[in-house]
Amino acid sequence: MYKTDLQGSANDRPARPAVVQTEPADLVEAFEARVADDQFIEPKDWMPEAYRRTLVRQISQHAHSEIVGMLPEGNWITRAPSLRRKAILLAKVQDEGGHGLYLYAAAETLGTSREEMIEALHAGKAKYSTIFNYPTVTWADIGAIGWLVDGAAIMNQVPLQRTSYGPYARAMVRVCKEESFHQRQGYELTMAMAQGTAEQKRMAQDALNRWWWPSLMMFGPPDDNSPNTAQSMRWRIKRDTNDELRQKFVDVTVPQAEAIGLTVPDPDLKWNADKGGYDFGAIDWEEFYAVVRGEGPVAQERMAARISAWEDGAWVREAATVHAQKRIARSEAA
Ligand code: BYC
Repeated sequence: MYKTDLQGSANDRPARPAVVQTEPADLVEAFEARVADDQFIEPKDWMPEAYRRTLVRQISQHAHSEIVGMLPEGNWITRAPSLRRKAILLAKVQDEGGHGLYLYAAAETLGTSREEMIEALHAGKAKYSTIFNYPTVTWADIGAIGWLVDGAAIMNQVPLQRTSYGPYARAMVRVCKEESFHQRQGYELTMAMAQGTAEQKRMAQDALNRWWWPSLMMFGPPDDNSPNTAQSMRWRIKRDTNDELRQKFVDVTVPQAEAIGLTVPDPDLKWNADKGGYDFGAIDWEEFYAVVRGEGPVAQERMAARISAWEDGAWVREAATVHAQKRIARSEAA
């Protein structure tokens, strides 16, 4: 039988290079020892390439979530029912923008530029949280987002204050303080509606019904289907698994709903005294994966809004760059 040069036989083909261990064992060992000792890894420290890649993936996705996450609430700033509510909402949405900036800056310390990260988002290559692909259809959704979405975010982010990469951990300290205010304002808003007129209470319940399950999905796939958890736990990037955090969120949030007379939309929800937590119903993982694939109810609108904001802001970036260059030139001339 004829064969092409490329095919060759096992004997006449040059031997394939063995998988090369490019990372010096002593450096890997020293890195792992520092992580095991709960010391922070800093930007100039040696780190395995896979650790760096995992961090860029997670931190940039986290940053994108903050920035895309401004859209569902930003949608209601002009329609807030009072000056007080408007001021609170404005401050919250601005905070989310700030969180995105701290996180992009943290990811940049790993050698990936902000432009590259944003390009990956706009090209559909980088993910952002599934939760922001759902619409905010009534004012009660603003309460539900603060209470549930920021509540879920805090549950995930408090342990990240002890993540092994220093700049990410430090960014989380401030983010968590602000998220705590966000969660409280959302709960207070929902409480006001739940104690308001019958129609307001109905709206608060309807928002809880729509946001409950997507909030549980924020924590990611179940542990036995989470490809990244085991390695990220070993590197102490993640300090708790997806299911552990989801359970904590349910345990904290169910009594909050009960306290304001709302019902969590889960007929299987039941206190389990043996485990000291709630058993809850099955999550629709088909829906989760569809939203991750970009098929969420308002995914296209979200991305279109981000891309046009980026394009509309080009003149600001250009002006800031020219201004910075002028300052450098002036200080060099002085
Ligand atoms: N949405 O192996 P897994 C906020 C992906 S914003 C989309 O468990 P990992 C706020 C996952 O990326 C706060 N994708 O992954 C802002 C992975 O795909 P890749 C956002 C998801 O990384 C504005 C695949 O599924 N918080 O607070 O070990 C207003 C397999 O998952 C999702 C953060 O970003 C999801 N929900 O664990 C209001 C926290 N879940 O990358 C509020 C930081 C999973 O392999 N991130 N995927 O292609 C994390 O803690 C972790 O990355 C996750 C996922 C727990 C989210």
